[in-house]
Amino acid sequence: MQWRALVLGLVLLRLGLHGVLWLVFGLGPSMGFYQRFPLSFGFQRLRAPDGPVSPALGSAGPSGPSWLQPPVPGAAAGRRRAPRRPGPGMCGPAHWGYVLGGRGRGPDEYEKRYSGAFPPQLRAQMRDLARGMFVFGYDNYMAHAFPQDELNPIHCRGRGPDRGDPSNLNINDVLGNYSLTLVDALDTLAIMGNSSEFQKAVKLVINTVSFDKDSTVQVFEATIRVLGSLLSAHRIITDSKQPFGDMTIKDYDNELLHMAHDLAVRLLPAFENTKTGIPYPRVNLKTGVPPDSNNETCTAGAGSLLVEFGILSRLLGDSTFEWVARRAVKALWNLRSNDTGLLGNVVNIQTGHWVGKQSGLGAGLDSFYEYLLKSYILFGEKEDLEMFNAAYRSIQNYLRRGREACNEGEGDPPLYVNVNMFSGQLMNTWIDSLQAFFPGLQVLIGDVEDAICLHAFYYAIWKRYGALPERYNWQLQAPDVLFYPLRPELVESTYLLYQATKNPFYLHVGMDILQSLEKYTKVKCGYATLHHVIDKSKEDRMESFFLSETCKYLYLLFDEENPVHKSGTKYMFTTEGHIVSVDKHLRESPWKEFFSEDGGQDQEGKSVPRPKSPELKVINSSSNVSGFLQRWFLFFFFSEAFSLSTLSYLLNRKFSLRIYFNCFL
Ligand code: DMJ
Repeated sequence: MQWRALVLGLVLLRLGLHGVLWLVFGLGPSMGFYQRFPLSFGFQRLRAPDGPVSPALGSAGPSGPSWLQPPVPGAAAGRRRAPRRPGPGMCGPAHWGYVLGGRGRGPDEYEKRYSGAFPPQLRAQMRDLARGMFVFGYDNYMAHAFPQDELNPIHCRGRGPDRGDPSNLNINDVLGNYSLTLVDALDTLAIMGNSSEFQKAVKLVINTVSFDKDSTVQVFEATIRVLGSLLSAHRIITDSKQPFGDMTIKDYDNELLHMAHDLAVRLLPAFENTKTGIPYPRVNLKTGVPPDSNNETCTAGAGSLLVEFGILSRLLGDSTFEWVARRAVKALWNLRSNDTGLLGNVVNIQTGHWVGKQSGLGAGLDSFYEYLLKSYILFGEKEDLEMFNAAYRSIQNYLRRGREACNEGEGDPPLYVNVNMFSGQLMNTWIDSLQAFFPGLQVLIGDVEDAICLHAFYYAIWKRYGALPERYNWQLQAPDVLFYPLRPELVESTYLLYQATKNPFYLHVGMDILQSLEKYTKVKCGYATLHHVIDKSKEDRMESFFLSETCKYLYLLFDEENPVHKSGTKYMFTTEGHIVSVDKHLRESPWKEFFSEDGGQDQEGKSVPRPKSPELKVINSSSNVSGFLQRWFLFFFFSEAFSLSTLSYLLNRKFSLRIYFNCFL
């Protein structure tokens, strides 16, 4: 009797403590998982061509382009209310003239070149060219570089982290000594229907890749390239419909999910001991946050983890990962300027002070915006859409310069510039190549007209150099930073715009990009980074996103019949181009389903057993704590919960406390 009273008392005390912590410190997830996905994809066909030819890259007249001028107050109001759809005059010869530079060629020439049908044979030829591009890069990586992270395509060698120079972040942020290129390429193999190679690659990853490495990597890069790819491949393997052919793996026991879990747990220390909840930029996969760690991080790096962490949480039934990622997004969001609603590009994670006050759509901020919308698409959390909408309004108000409509009216065509987040004042006169993803995002929200315009601007730059310089100075009309590391952003937008409009113009753009990649970047053992977009000199590096994104989007652009388009399943692309099916499994009551012993449902709604935590063969995990550890924790918690020192330790480590709760609830 006495021990029952004691246990009851302890349980009540623990629940009380939990409740207080929940209320006072906001430790519980505030997630409503019951939202439906209400986005309507406003895909429109482009209208027939007409209208005058517009200038190519702005009218750099005596007083310079109008992009130098601050936006006229209220000018964006119309756009803010409702994104315009392409109308008459939009994207006809005027648009193509604008793209091609309007150098006196008549509308007919543009009409002939760009609006002509794209014959099916040519399309098939381009699809095969894109597949060949992937195969050449992949086979050479496997032959000359695997198990290292990347291929040096000129010298036909592998490349891993730069151990000799830890400050070489360009390399060390990305390469973790975990066969990065193979992991990143998995779902491209599936999308191309190559089941034998997909199965071989998955087995290779399971048998040879380990994250127990003394590698200090960027949390963002490891998340989008590795975690995202593992999750995407896991979903492909376990999809009961198998739309890409037989991608099942014999005796598959959720190994890729376990690996994703293992990696994510190793990234979690980045979210500890941060006063704002914004994570440290880097962790060592074995030892956690390095003692000399930098307290400054970029907004995109810290605030674009929610898609991968959210998927992982929902597959495992462990809210920890989604919770830390969401906390980071909210912390960043709360630091936005009260006046403009804009965020800067670099922030101190302890003080919350903005170190970089530049607000733009490119480096440092790009995927932050992307993941607000994509998190909403995937999980249906209304607050993500509200943040995205507010951010989009601020972008329209302060970043967008030039005339209101894409292809009509006075002034230069619209452009998104870099401004000071607090004042909205122009900070420089360049745009970067990362920003070329933005038209694709605009397609997702139905702002197709503006997407067409911005894409056209970037395509004009591509036409000029056969590549996109990393930074282009729109005032000087010349590149500021000259390299091109085979980035996918323009192809990504081209593909999404083609899906939205079905205008053959985008097939011509894709063909153009394919041909220039073949011409300027192909080398002995793969495709090489362009060091200099003008003289076309090269660097010996093929980044993993070339196979996971650039080749994938090019292939999908020309492969009309691909299951991504035809299977009836809705797919979303992560920021690294990994496909994730948008289904109710990820949007409806995940915790309720997965915390029950019965398990959840597969993508068709059939019951599947929940991956049981104790089966997860990972270390240091929040949800796979073995029975022994659970009992130990239980004992520890009940015996120590009332000791002040323990309590203050836990309070200082809110995240760890959250893990405690996940073990027990
Ligand atoms: C990729 O890793 C991702 O697309 C990321 O969002 C931005 N940078 C590269 C490609 O340029």
